[in-house]
Amino acid sequence: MRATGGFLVAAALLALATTATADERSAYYQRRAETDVAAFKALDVDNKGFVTRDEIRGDNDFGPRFNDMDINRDNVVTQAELDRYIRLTYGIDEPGASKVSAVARHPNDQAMAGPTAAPSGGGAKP
Ligand SMILES: [Ca+2]
Repeated sequence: MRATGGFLVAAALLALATTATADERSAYYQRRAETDVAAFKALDVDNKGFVTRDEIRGDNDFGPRFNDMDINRDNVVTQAELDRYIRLTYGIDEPGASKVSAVARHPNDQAMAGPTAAPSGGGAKP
């Protein structure tokens, strides 16, 4: 009887802990997504709606993940690429949707919606 009660208490605590962990992870991902969106805006110093490799130089948070975001390897991270990264990394479709939707889309974002296999020629690669 006592052991059963202990088991039930342990199971209840485990359920609570699991729920709390899921909530904490969800909140953490939301914060990370918002931080990435804020960093994107801050790093886009010329306010063109995209971040270049030159702009992330010296940034120790966004910088190391630039290659993960720049999926078409044109040395530019567009809003669409950031959105994709956030969706795949944090499972968040629209981080701070109202803020993000106000951002003007880069012309390359439309190009990305088209054929993705189009070769860029690789002329910009160092
Ligand atoms: Ca790109």
